[in-house]
Amino acid sequence: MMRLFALILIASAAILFSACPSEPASNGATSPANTGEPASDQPGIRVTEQPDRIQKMIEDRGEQEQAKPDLTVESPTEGAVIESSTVKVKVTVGGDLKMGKDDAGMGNHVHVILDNQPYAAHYMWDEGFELRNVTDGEHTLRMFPSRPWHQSYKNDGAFKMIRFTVRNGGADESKPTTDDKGNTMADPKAEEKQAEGVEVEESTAGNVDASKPLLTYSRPKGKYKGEEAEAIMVDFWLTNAQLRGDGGQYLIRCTINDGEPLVIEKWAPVWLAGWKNGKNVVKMELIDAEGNPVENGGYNSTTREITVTR
Ligand SMILES: [Cu+2]
Repeated sequence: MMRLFALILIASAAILFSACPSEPASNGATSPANTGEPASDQPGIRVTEQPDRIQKMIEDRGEQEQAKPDLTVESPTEGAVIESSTVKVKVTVGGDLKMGKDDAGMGNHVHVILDNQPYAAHYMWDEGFELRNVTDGEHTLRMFPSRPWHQSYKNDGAFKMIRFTVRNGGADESKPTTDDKGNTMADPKAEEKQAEGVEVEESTAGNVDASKPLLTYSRPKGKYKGEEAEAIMVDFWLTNAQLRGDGGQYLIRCTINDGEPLVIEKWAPVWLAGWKNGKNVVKMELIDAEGNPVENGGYNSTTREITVTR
């Protein structure tokens, strides 16, 4: 507890004395590593600037950067009971956000999260898509639009969570849940990772209360190579919770490879450098002012593994 308070104090001091308060590189996040006192067990991870190539993309995007996307979920409806392992998802994106890939394969897209699994990215949105081999039981779907570099839009209306139940769907529980684009939405083989010390949530809905503070893990995810591995973005969605640096009472605690926790005080992406080659474990938690985890169906504490290749 004392250690966390110490970190928060360091974070506050860093904000007060920050010489470069420009968004989004400075977001109130700090770590012992960037205060001149590297933690002995985690010398590498430190907060860094948003890479220049991202700033260039922001400048090139023009008004798309200022879009206020608004998601409307047509299917599944809230509380739907679906007697099939195939679930049709139909959502419209309003608010002048242009969806889909450009010639370089980049573009705005929606992060789609089944239960508390890693997201699948959807670029071609109008036609909708199917979730396949969804297991019996209660599930949640969370969706929010993201920029080409996977930074989420954080305006009101951009995030939607839907609860639905599959009954007698006949899914093969030994096989992954996928979508019709080939993305894995949930994978029972995640247990193998669990054996390696990575906690993976079972893919049914937690006992989530949509009216309570909810943290949705988004990034980092998957594999990072070359220049993408130099600075890696931590990004998340917050519902019903304001962080302390934004005038609220909550904080995000991000722990990488069991190192000294990084406390995030503002809802904005954080870029981190100093990742080790190979597997890195990222734990992201919503905590209160005393440093206690804020419980909501198990979703407010998520641990993910990413692979870094330099
Ligand atoms: Cu993305």
